[in-house]
Amino acid sequence: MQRRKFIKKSGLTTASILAAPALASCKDDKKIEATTQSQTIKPIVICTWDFMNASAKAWEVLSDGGRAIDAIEQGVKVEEDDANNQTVGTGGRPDRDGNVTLDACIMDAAGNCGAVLALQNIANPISVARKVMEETPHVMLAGKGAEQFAYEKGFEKANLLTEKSKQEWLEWKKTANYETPINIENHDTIGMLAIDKNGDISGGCTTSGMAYKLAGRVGDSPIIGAGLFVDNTVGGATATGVGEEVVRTVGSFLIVELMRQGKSPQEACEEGVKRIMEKNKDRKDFQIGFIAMNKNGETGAYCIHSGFSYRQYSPKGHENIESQSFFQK
Ligand code: SD4
Repeated sequence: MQRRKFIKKSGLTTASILAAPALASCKDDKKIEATTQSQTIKPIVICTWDFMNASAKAWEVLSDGGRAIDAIEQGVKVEEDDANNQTVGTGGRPDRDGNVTLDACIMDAAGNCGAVLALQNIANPISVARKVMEETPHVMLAGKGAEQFAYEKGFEKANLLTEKSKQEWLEWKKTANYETPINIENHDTIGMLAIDKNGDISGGCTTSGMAYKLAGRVGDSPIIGAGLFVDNTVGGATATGVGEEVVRTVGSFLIVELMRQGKSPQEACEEGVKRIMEKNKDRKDFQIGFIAMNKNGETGAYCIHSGFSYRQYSPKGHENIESQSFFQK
């Protein structure tokens, strides 16, 4: 449906998008030149999972000539605001005490970064993270301090616990069995990477974390280097899945460094997952997915179990790309 809408809006068929990669447009009146020569693809945005609406929003910003950092903030906010997404923002599953606590981080092309950890009662943690990055001398704010900061910056108090998530939590409390099932039952954090028309890369990651986690638990998503890393000279990477394992290998930083050493985004993601599996030789019961993009706009992904995908919007078209996995089905 969304795919059809996009094609209609752009006035192009899929075939013509693919055949005319030098023209990227979401609006007929605002066409911009997009470069695909010498293997450089821009603008481009990718995000974890099949978040079509979020990536379409980011693409709209990019194809209007906007900056990557704005595309990231606007894009991931779509998921934060979607009450049906139960692992990001409003509607996110609560911790074991029934509190929705959100983690997010953002990083720009200059290497600036900002993050909020275990933030409550604020609907758009990515925007608070951006304020931390742009308006404080700090990188991370946590808990009450982050919430207080958000109010000072004009964010409004919001109830993030939807009736659906509340009822599921009450049901869970009957057994209080904490598990980390694989794939979308429990993991659909959004991590996003974008390159704008100037070739600048930015990234963001936002989540409500593991469902029914211990109060105060923070995963990889707001940790620069773990859930997200961007280096404007090399590329970026971001993660979804069981955050503890991503933190233990500083996964996103590792993948960017591997790309710096010459690996393709695909090879780097594969190596990132292999590092995790080396530390978990006897474990099969968890999922992690990485996506990565290099400075040329080449992309890749890899995960532990099949079922992970990433969405990509670029002048070459837009698609949901199935990730290869460490374990086969
Ligand atoms: C975390 N990485 O808090 C996150 C969870 C996740 O989709 O990716 N959920 O560990």
